[in-house]
Amino acid sequence: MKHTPERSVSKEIEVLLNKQIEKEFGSWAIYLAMASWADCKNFVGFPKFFYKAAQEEMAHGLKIFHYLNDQQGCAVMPALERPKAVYTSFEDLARAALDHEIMITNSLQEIYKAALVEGDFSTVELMQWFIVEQREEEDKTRRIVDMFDIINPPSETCLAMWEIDEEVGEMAE
Ligand code: OFO
Repeated sequence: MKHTPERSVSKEIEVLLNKQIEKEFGSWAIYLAMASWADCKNFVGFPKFFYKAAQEEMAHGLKIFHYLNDQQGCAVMPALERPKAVYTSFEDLARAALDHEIMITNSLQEIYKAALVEGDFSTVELMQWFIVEQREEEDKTRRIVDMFDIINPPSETCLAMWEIDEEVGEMAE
């Protein structure tokens, strides 16, 4: 759909951005649940990392929310799925977080492509911001998974696991 004098964003882009709002707020819920799972196990670094990640995801959702309304579209508050609350291990949690980040990167790139095809350069610019941000987040999450691949802690009670936790906490600073 073409942009009109009343609308700076097309209906198609509006739909994509609303889906992304749902994913960003969904990320907030997922990371909050991950933080809580790790917090309940009395670790320090993992909860710190994921509480911060949750806050950032909330800010991302709101950034698109305001953008869409400022562009004469209409942002819709989505119903959120209940996030997974239990993980089998910290490695399981880290791998789930990385898979999630990769899914988000792909989703942002799809919006970027659609906005480019339409010549909607405001949305292209917004997506550029998100893609840069996303690259950083994906890198950090991949680093956590790498630590498990390299160090391979045998259990939550071993010293190596506590060292990974400390390093993950530092990544949140
Ligand atoms: Fe919203 O930045 Fe990652 O997922």
